[in-house]
Amino acid sequence: MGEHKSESVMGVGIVGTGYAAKRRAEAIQGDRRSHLVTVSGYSRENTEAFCQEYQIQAAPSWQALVEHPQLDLVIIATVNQDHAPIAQKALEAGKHVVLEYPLALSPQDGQTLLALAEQQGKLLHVEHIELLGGVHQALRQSLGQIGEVSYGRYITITPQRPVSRRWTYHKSLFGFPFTAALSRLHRLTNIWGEVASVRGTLRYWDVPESEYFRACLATAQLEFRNGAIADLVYGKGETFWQSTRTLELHGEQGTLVFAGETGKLIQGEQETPLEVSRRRGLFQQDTQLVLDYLLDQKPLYVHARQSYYALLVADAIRHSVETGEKVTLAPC
Ligand code: NAP
Ligand code: BLA
Repeated sequence: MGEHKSESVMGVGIVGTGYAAKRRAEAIQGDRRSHLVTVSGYSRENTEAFCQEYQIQAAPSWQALVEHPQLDLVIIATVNQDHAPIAQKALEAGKHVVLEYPLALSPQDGQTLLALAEQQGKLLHVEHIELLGGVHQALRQSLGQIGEVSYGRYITITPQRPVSRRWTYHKSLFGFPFTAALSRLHRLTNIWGEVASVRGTLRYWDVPESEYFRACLATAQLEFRNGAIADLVYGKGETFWQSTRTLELHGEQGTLVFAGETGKLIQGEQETPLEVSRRRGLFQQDTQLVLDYLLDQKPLYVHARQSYYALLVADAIRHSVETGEKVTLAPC
């Protein structure tokens, strides 16, 4: 940060008061290039606690926040259903926008936002902290050693109980599971590029007479244009008992296996442990990279177009679930 050339300080507002919003507030306050001006929340109680903790005043609503004259940048860290409408109003008000993924719940809304940001000449950045994490860094570094990849498998299962009406267990606040948990797909499109076709299944364990669910299980099979096949599994909730996070990539010259934060490269009889850095502060890194981009013109690690592409794949899986058919994607 010592090499910072510009003297200007970015005025920042955050929509949301949860985990992501707190990590953002700390990152903004910890960087002299940015100033946290205001926040808008949902429940009064949590909004007040947030304002107390970071010593700021709340805006009366997100609609008021995005119009705040002191803001250059709006960070959207609230429920998925509200991402697109808030981002749209913020861009229209001439603010730069940072979104916690997903960009939107539908590709149509995502495309509208990309076009609007371009038209306004403002940054539209979608955080993809999974790319900054140690597993993905180790994976990218070792990918060259396994040759042409034929098959990938990525399973994340998260038992949770009780789930008791959290927004992440609500069908429309959270959205289609592979859209909401877009990082699962994005890790693969980041390394393998375009997808040719998908198939998917989805099961919810419903809470009667509500949009809430107790658990969900989403699966997908993807065929990439490079020939690789991938199986994805995303499950969470009260019907699961064993937490699982495994990523396997099988190549002609070897296999990469990650279980949680531990990785290894397998070639013939040889197993080589992989160094997975345990760098913390992924939201802080993302925030710093955004400030580097806005104030010092440094390139960002991901473009909203790439997030949009993952959203297209997620939506194709949703379509496959609805129709029971394989869905093909047009080349981009
Ligand atoms: P969180 O801790 O549960 O916070 C959710 C925020 O949304 C809180 O301010 C909450 O307010 C508010 N909220 C809850 N229900 C609402 C409703 N019905 N209408 C409007 N607001 C509501 O969630 P989070 O993990 O920070 O996630 C925020 C966003 O970041 C999500 O889009 C998520 O996908 C994304 N993200 C999170 C992570 C992560 O590591 N946590 C990583 C990547 C992306 P109350 O507390 O007052 O209810
Ligand atoms: C991703 N974590 C997410 C997402 C949500 C949460 C909603 C985006 C959707 C998804 O990809 O599944 C929410 N994560 C939680 C909650 C807990 C949690 C409520 O671990 C409760 C403990 N995020 C956190 C916390 C950590 C965290 C406490 O809220 C770690 C200490 C990390 N969450 C984290 C990371 C991702 C993520 C690294 C990116 C997903 C990825 O790596 O693919």
